[in-house]
Amino acid sequence: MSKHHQKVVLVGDGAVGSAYAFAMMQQGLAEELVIVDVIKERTVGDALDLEDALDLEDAQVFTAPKQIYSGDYSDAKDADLVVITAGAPQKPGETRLDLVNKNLKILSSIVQPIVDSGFNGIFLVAANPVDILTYATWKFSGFPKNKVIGSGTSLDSSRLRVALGNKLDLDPRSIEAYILGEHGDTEFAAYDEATVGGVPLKDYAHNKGVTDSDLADIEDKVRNKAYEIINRKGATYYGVATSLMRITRAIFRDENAILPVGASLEGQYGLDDIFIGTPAIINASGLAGVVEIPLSDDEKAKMANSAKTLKQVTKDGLA
Ligand code: 6V0
Repeated sequence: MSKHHQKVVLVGDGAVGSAYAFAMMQQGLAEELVIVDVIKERTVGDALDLEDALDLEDAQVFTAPKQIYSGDYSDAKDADLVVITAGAPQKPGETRLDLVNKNLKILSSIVQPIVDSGFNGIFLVAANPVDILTYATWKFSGFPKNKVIGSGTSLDSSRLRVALGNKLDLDPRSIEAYILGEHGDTEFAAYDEATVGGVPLKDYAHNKGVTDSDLADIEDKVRNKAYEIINRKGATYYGVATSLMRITRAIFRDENAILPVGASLEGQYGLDDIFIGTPAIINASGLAGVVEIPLSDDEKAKMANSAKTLKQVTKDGLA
């Protein structure tokens, strides 16, 4: 994005939203951050609290947000990005798909007034079930598909790399491995194409004495990590907030970064009419292209199963 002044409207000032706002402050991304929530007082309080963090000594390294305030949907008129973190979170024992009806209702009450404001930027969606809500944001808004991005499996892929990093004693950023599919119970690790320093991940792991069964165990733990956290502290937010900030940075700095996100597919993996977790190129235009991993037959079946689950819930939810 070449213009200097970058503006974000954050809708949903709960655990995820406020952690995202804080991450944005720390990175000095965007000159203007507007916070919207049905609980207006919370957004006023959060804006006051967050502005105290503007006094960071090394903030000049980045362009610090200069304005943080509580607003409403009309503020989206000239925004570059709307981030949607509004919606009920999972309670202990609930799956993400259990949230679909209540969160679709909330989403429809948000997207319409944003579109009516004249908003012409990019939507970034994190509320769950995120793949379905991303699809619904595209449907409700009528925006081009490249202007609607979901957090998809970005958090899950970070969880995978961190877990692999711990197991292999490597910096997680040196591991190229992705979780694909639904952000939820049908997601899977694309281990067959994952690499470490150009070496196939499985070969590297085997050389270190890490077996396929250990890798399967890691995949399982990643899939269930949200439940582990929710059972203990009621919500997960730092990880997803960081993923959202990372995607925001790729947009605002026009990075052409390849990140795992919830992307619209048009034939990739043999799928279309769906938003689902896959690596994609992110730049100032939004989603500049999907990177299709050449999956093994086993992984293709897992992707197809994940897509089938999402399509069924989408069909029921949006019927
Ligand atoms: P929370 O702390 O309950 O915050 C939700 C916020 O949304 C609250 O402040 C509500 O007041 C607000 N809200 C509700 N309805 C509306 C509305 N109509 N307009 C504006 N604001 C509204 O939940 P939390 O922040 O923990 O989670 C938010 C969403 O993110 C949930 O759907 C989670 O399941 C989802 N997550 C998504 C993740 C991902 O990887 N994509 C990860 C973690 C959570």
